[in-house]
Amino acid sequence: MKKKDNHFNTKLIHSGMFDDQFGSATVPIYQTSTFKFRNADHGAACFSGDTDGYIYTRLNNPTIDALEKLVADLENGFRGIATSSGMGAVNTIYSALLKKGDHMISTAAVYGPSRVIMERHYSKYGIESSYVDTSDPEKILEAIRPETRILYIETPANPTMAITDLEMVAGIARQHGIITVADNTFCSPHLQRPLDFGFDVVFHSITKFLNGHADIVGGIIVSKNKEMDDQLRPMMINLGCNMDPHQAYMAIRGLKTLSVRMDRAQDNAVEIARFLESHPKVDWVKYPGLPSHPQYELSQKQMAGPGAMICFEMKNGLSAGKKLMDNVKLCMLAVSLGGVETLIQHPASMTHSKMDRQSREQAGITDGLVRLSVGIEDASDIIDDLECAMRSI
Ligand code: LCS
Repeated sequence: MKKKDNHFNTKLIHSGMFDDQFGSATVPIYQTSTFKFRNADHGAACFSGDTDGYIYTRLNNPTIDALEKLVADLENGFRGIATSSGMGAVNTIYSALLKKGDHMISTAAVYGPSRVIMERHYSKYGIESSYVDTSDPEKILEAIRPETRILYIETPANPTMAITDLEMVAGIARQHGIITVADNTFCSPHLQRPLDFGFDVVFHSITKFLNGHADIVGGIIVSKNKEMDDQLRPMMINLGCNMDPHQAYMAIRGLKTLSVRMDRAQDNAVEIARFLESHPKVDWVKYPGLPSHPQYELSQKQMAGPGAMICFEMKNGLSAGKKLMDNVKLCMLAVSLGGVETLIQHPASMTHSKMDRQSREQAGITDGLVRLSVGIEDASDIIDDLECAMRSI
């Protein structure tokens, strides 16, 4: 009889965990670079794959393994590949799946460096890319070429909160024999599981909601099957962008509370988004939990909740936005997102500043756009802080 799958919150606590010799309740940190073989035959068997055994931490390690199994289970995938950072995951995917002459289609408003590295560096190796509004199937179909190999989706996109229909993209990709990759950083598997919609690969910046405490940088890739994992894992190992065991321990510790953190931050975000939308100094707000979001219905179909990321445009653009950021006291003026503390930032001058102006504008990243990553404080205190800062404008 097939073993019954646990539900999501039980997986968060138990998936990937293993019993060590002392009965530790948490996963021990195997802070070692290498592992002792019992004898020459055992060493040879570990390398040939005839026996399971750890060899060297860049290849794998029990603490990292536990995290990889945990996130793979949360995403309903085959296996995880932990990386040193979210960008480590991005580069592993690009390097493993693309070759000279290939083409990639991506969401226009992706995290800035995911686009910058492709346009400035992978282009040197003969790889081309197109950035389109992937929420529009026509735009995707227009961009497809015979050599298109990857459809790379970030939804909701950083920082515009534009949403792409995952089922629609998986359908188009299947018809054209294209690999689908989703950056699920903004949602986490608590709210959205792209592999369930037919995607081939999902990845995260663990730095954000998965870890949730703004105290490590990390990434993880989950493939739908062994064939895909076999393409990606050797690249991570040979690029050397592996995770460290201590980082993996911190990520596992943070992940245990993913649902409770995200649900609370999301409740706060709903209140804050409503406050911002009704404020006379705010031009517009994009938040999947507001009926004014252009893809409100789609968000309800594919996301289990609207999440904790909000973007909004101040009336009087950049100068008003800067004044707001200079006057908040509780909201922290900092990049990154997905932690327990509320962070506020200005994408055009910070996270997306290395993108050229034309690409930024095409992606909808206006000069006055402000991004808020809502934390788990009391919503009334965050609202008071924003209200006070608005008065200074
Ligand atoms: N994907 C998304 C959607 C991200 O937001 C980030 C980082 C990455 C990938 C890269 O992950 P990292 O290497 O930093 O772990 N986003 C950041 C942001 O919005 N502010 O600072 C970093």
